[in-house]
Amino acid sequence: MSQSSTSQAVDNASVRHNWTTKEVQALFDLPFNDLMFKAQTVHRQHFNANEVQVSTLLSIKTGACPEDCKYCSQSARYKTDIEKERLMEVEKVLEAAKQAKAQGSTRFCMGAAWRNPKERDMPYVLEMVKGVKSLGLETCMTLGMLSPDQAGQLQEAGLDYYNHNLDTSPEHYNQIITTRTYQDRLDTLDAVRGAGMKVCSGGIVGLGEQANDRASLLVQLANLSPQPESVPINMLVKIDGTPLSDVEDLDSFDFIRCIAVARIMMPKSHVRLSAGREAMNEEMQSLCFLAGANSIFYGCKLLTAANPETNQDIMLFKKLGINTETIDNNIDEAQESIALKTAMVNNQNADLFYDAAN
Ligand code: SAM
Ligand code: DTB
Ligand code: SF4
Repeated sequence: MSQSSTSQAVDNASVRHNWTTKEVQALFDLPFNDLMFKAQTVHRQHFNANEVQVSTLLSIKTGACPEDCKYCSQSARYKTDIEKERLMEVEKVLEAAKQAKAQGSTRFCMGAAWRNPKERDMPYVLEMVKGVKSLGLETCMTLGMLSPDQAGQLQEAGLDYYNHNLDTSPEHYNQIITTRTYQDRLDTLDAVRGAGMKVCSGGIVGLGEQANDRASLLVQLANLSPQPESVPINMLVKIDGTPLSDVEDLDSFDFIRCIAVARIMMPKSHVRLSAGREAMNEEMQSLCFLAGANSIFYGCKLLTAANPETNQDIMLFKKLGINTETIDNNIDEAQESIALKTAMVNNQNADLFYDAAN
């Protein structure tokens, strides 16, 4: 067997793209301790369990969005308490990126309240990518839907990741957004992948969806081939003035289960404990890390909503003995595939992989 086909065999053995909602529901239904044990076991096969990747978010264009996402503070359709802002100047974005780097972030994620970027915006956005990249940070953007051509331009400028969430299950989707389709989202993910960028895609829970919608969302994400490198799991931040401001809270354990199941289904992806940490106590966040979350947004603001202060996160990491990932010590695909290949040669692979179907 050639080296590349060995690597392919390893990948096929550990990552599945044929999940069904029924079997995922069965994972959700496991006793909590069994689920946590499985998730932690899978996590340790692919990552240093005491390392968390940290990204910083910046809203480069805030509010006045034409879309109708029912959770969002930035939709022009709802009366919310945010200040609208035009596209930020490139220099100001680079200042914020320098600060993020100084605080220990390794990735800078720039978000815009757009349905999609207009051609007139592209030159500025491309300058931002080049500038942030030249600071030695990983670059990420979330600008709405992209055409293949725009994805190509961003990739050429040095964009590492593009964030575009599926948000919820295909079944629940029309209750949340009517101005773009699920297929539009999948097409954007195709454009991002086709241009050679890494995919950051996840969703929001606590939107009033059913348990099977959470399973169905994870099936959509895990059955993407390849799976997204980064999977943000957002807990809804309830925003006054939006249609979802009064939706019933999701039980904390159901949220932690979601992280654990995502970890089992997407064993090589970074699962991000994303929006909603401000409302979670330290114990809940710790259970999310135990369930396999290994990425967070760092810094006191998300796009418009509050996030824990950096100092609070540093204190929590210290209590838990967690280190932040540096770009260099990130277990990248190459290192991981070398480790797995070695294990195969040693004929230990049978012990390495958890088969979630059993
Ligand atoms: N406008 C672009 C788009 O929607 O494609 C990019 C920015 S948008 C704010 C990025 C993602 O943030 C959304 O898809 C959603 O998953 C998440 N998000 C937005 N508002 C949220 C909220 N109130 N609570 C939790 N997650 C939220
Ligand atoms: C993602 O999944 N979550 C981030 C990022 N991608 C762009 C956004 C969270 C937004 C939370 C609400 C707000 O700040 O307005
Ligand atoms: Fe606009 Fe993005 Fe908010 Fe939807 S989530 S309203 S597209 S900013």
